[in-house]
Amino acid sequence: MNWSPDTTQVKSWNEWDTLRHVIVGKADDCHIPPEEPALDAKVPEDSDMRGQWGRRPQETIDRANELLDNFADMLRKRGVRVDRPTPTDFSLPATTPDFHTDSQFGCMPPRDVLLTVGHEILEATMSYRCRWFEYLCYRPLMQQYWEEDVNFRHEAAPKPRLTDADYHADYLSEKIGIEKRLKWTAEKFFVTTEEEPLFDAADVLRFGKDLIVQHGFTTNMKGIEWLRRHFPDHRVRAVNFPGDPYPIHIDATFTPLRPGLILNNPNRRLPDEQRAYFNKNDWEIVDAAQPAHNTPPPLCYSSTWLSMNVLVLDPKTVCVEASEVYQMEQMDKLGMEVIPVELRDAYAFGGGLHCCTADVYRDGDCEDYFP
Ligand code: ABU
Repeated sequence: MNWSPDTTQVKSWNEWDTLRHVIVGKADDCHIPPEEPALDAKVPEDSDMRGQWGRRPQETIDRANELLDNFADMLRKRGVRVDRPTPTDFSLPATTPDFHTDSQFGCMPPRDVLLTVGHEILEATMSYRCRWFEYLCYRPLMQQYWEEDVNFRHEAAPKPRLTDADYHADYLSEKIGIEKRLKWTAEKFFVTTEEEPLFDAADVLRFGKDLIVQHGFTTNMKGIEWLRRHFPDHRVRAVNFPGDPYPIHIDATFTPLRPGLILNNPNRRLPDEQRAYFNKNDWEIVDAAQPAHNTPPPLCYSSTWLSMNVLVLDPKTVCVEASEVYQMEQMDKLGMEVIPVELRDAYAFGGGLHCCTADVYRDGDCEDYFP
């Protein structure tokens, strides 16, 4: 099937083939949600976000939207079709028979919710209560794709119950300390239990026939097993990164740039026994450059390693946040054409350039990179 900008076609098998159609998130009405188990486990202990919740200040929403709109316009100018979600009212509580939380989150990071594998877009279970209904923001687009592309498979993973049984109470204490957190993550003792399958889409990286999935706070082993059964023609491999005291989402930790080349966060090294799978198939794993900033921006959940949260447009071209001078320099040395994109003032809304996008169409087919 050849790509055309006018009719929707859904297809994307990896993180690097030429990008033709993408969803870019929006910052509208984004809230800092009230305390809840999985979210609290991720907020760093020294963060300015501890104990705060409510609608984000309007001027920060406007600024984030300005940056996201500019990014979308830049992609359109390069010939990429860009769609945007439809925000819902995030001030509304999320209530099910099993839980209640007083407000929701937002729809800036579609990458967390939507996993595109070939002709399928799969809605993740999610693992935060405040993000349980976030898939609704993408339903107008999913409906449109379904009407326009007879090959499109719209799938939704089973919605989890997210009762207290889904979370380890040990993580609910105010002060755990980095040392204990690192011990726990090395032991693969995360905030989420194995009560039921849980995964966020941003814990999954697509390498053609292989899906590489981070086991951490937002994705449990049952979630990985669910993905394995759901994609029987793929090899689904669990990885973990013991150096990360707050392990959510793989895309500020492990970043494939093109066939044979991956950046790995030097503070979150892939363990040797897991690294062997890549090395024996001729993949080079290089340490990512240091972030340009010592701290994240105000009211931000993510770490400074959003520096390596980049969007690859094709195997020779990559979008990097414009203030990340060391990461841009490294990309240049690795032979990539770098497009600087200003996004730092939107980080607080859910992440960087990879987080704020979700693939709809990339060229290329399902290859086996680990024969
Ligand atoms: N959503 C990616 C965040 C990862 C990090 O905080 O490093």
